[in-house]
Amino acid sequence: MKMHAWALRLALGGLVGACQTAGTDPAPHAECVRETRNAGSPPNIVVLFADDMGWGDVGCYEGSQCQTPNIDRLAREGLRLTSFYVAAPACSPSRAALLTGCYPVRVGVPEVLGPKSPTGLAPSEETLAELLRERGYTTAMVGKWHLGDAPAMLPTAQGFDSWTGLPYSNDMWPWHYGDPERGVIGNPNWPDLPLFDGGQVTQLNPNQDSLTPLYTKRALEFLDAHVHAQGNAQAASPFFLYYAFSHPHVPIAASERFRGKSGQGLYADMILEIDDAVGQVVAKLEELGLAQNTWVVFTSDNGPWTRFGDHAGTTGPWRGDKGTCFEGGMRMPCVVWAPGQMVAGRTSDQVTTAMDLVPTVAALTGARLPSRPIDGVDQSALWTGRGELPIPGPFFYYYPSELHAVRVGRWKLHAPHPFRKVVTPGQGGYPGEQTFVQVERSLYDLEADPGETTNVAASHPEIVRRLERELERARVELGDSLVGRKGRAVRPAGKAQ
Ligand SMILES: [Ca+2]
Repeated sequence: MKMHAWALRLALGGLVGACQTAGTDPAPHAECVRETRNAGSPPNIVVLFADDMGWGDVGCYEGSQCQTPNIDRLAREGLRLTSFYVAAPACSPSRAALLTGCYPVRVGVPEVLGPKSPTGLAPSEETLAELLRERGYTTAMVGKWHLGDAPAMLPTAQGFDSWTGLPYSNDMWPWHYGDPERGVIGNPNWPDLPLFDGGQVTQLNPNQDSLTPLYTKRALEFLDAHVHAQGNAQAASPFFLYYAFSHPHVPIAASERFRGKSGQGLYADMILEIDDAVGQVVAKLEELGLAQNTWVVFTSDNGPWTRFGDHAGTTGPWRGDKGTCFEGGMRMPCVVWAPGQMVAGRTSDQVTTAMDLVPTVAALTGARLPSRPIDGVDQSALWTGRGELPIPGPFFYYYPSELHAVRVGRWKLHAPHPFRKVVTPGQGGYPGEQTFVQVERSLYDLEADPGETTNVAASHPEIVRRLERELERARVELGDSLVGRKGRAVRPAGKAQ
């Protein structure tokens, strides 16, 4: 397997080339890998990306309170990751990292973008869609974009042949959760929320409960049309489908078919509908004969927005939530499924991140890497269950451009930083009270203390010093606005014209 030089990993410890074989836990009856791909036919890629769905919202994860039979099936038959991180605890930066393989600060998208944003993901950044299209893939997106809503920054300008969806979050509309009687101010200045479909705006302020059914319909239509246009699955060129759900981000909604179905309230109904959409996509892949040559990845962009109380998910055993750099904000459920191409039925606690998607897919498909430095690492050995795993380097918890923490192995060091804490959970779709609290410099042992409750810095001064050095290396490379530092390797955001 080709090993690539990952810029930040090089800068942060020279870990490239070091490998290990530990880190996965095969099921007792794991199938042997069967090589069924047609020679010369790179695999299809499907990425299913939920919005604000927490660890505790996926049935096959510890502490879950929701039913997700279809995602659970993918985990049973594929790979379930338990130390998978997104690169930011919020929408836009998390998506920037997923599609570029870079820390959001590196590509100039560290913060959540609003409607009519003056900035976005620079057109000069090479997205996974652009890299795969260059490799001969047909590329399609359904769902939420949120990397800039100027025409030159929309999905169809960033590598996707087609797109149906919203340019940003589903709560960024005039009916934003305002309620004067409760002293909560909405955002009357936000424009009507446009739904793009077939290259144009077809609706303003669409019904929230219509979004997942529409996205799923378009995804299935894309798969059908792609195969039928080319005769059959074997003859078809490869494709990349990026399905970015608008939910379970507030305002939550479930279509009529799912309302009341879970018996656990509207939030759990909505999770059932998202899970059903995953099941429909997978069923279509199987029906069309594509499943044996397709990689499917399911994950979420950040942890649940617990400020919304009964309209938000849960984090399982983890502290914190969306918008925080505790585990609950950034450690996500992630399942990888590719029947016939991987050792089935594994769980891995290997540290891996959403930034790894670009180099991993590149390795699996033969696509080239972006021409400029990225931060992700090729995890194709982990995905397939074959070969040696890269030794995880440090993972940095940035939000927005503040460097809050670093994880190396079992240890996580928080730099002193403020974080938002829910005081009173909201109800009925309205946000509760929150405040900002300062966390001191804290060392947590994530194996012994997964809930980040006990600061053991005083007992481990050597480890603290080692992790402080890692933080400093990141500041040199990517900056840290907490201490007024700009990184030498950051690239500018795109500017809306
Ligand atoms: Ca989100």
